[in-house]
Amino acid sequence: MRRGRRLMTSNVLEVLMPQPRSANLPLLGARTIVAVLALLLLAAAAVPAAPGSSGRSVGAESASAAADEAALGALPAPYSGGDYLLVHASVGVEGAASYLLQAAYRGIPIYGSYLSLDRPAGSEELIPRGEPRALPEAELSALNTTPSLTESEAIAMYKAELARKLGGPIGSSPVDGDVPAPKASLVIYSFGGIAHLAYETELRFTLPELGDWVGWIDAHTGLLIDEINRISGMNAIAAASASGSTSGATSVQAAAAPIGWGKGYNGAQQSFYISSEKSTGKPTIYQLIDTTRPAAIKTLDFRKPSKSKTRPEGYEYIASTAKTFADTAAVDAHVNAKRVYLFYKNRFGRNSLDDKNMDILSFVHIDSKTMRDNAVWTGWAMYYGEATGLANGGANCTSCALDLVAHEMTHAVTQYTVGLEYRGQSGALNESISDIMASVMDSDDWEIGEDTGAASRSLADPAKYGQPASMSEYVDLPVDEKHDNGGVHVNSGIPNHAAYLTALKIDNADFGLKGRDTLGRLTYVLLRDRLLSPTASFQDARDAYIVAASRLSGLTDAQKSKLASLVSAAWQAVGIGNSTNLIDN
Ligand SMILES: [Ca+2]
Ligand SMILES: [Ca+2]
Ligand SMILES: [Zn+2]
Repeated sequence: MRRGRRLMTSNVLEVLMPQPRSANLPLLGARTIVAVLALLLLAAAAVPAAPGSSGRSVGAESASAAADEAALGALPAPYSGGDYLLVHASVGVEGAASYLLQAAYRGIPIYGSYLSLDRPAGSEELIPRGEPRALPEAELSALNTTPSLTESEAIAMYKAELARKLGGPIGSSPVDGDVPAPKASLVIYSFGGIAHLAYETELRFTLPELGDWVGWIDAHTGLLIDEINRISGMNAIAAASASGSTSGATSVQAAAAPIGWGKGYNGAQQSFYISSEKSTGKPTIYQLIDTTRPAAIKTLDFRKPSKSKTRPEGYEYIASTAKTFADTAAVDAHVNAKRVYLFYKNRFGRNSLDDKNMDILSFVHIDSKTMRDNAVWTGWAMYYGEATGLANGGANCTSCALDLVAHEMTHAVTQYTVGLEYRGQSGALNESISDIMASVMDSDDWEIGEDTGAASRSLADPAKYGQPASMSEYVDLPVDEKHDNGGVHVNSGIPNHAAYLTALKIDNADFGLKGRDTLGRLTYVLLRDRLLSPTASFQDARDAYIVAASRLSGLTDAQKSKLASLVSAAWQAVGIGNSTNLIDN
């Protein structure tokens, strides 16, 4: 966040921002209270009380999509005027609501400039949270907001730029039916003190290597202003924001859903749904395609590209002439994808990674330099590299550890919800949310990756793997690829430890909630209700977790307020919760 600058368009808005930022959310400064009161009058006049929860009713934390839509456009001035765009509205139990707004200039969103508004259950108050990044009037007034380039010209320019950098044309091979199309949209992007009209351009591709990039192309000059590589994966240094596409209908049907068998890397016998395919004159083959649920789970062989119409993803499925499968990496990928799907479905009522029943694709056996010993969510699918073994400095397996698969696939859930930008503190939060959900799923420890033979992180003891556990140990790294996009896998230790302490404190307080389970529920509400902006800081995350504590269903008011105080104490223990510990993101 930048400080000491004037918000560009509205004096009213600047007054509404807590100044200085309040250490404790409900205890706003006197100046803010006056402003909030003024706002409440507007809110009372303009915002109808939201209906109680309705619509989707699967799972305890489901929100109402219908209510979300009803809330659109219902915000009072100044939030409904041209100075803000509504990014997301969620309305839940008892009318508790959250709105995520993005500041705009002449209708064009300002990158990284967000404001959240929360309305507590049974109330008509709108409480602002966060402070939009303010751009100086002088920077904006010089801006020509009519682009000289089209979206497709920006996409072509960014493709050319990345082709130079990666050493080959950007594309997909041979069919890659599921790689999302490029897209570009206008934003105001301030870089080095200069506001640019820019196309935020997203490119996802498989050639010359797996890629998921976002770049900001100046909409007048066509020059690349800034960019982020959003893929990292398990072995070194995952993905963020925006939507991808789901695959087309499968041409292979489950014939009475046969059950297959096979061992994973760690030797346990697994059973799973498969599909059968019968072509004339050939024996029946069985494939790792599970179509027993609305979202199909398919496991594909990256070594076997196919142009067949029956292979819409462009690759053969993992196949066997019997119902037993000997490919341990494929069995692990298939089974762990199902486990993650069922976790989100059964615990939270989420319909696959995008909540729209997208198919879950896992590509196994990738033997390229960047993918060996790696597992990544690329923005549209899971990709697993060949394992070269611990003895050779690699990993024993890449799909065998539930927590690592859960970590990668939670990057997808984050992508489809809060879309945390994969750099700096928001990137470290993206990493942390993946580690937290991985630890809720793989619930017998607080380490990440132990089933591969070499754990890589610990939420209980981040220092064990060289991570900071507190803001006093924050590692300030340059935000570039050489430095892990600003240490997203380094500083994630801080929110990770706050999450661990949250669970520990809940268990120790003995007030009818289970620590790890409640941590998962809080984190899911934070994602589902989009209580974080894409460029959120650690402080924003702490504030959002406190709001999430008031949103859990089935808790008494006393439990909710106890929970909020424990969350606050957990973040305070890692140095987050008073303004003196804020580090600029
Ligand atoms: Ca474990
Ligand atoms: Ca684990
Ligand atoms: Zn990750």
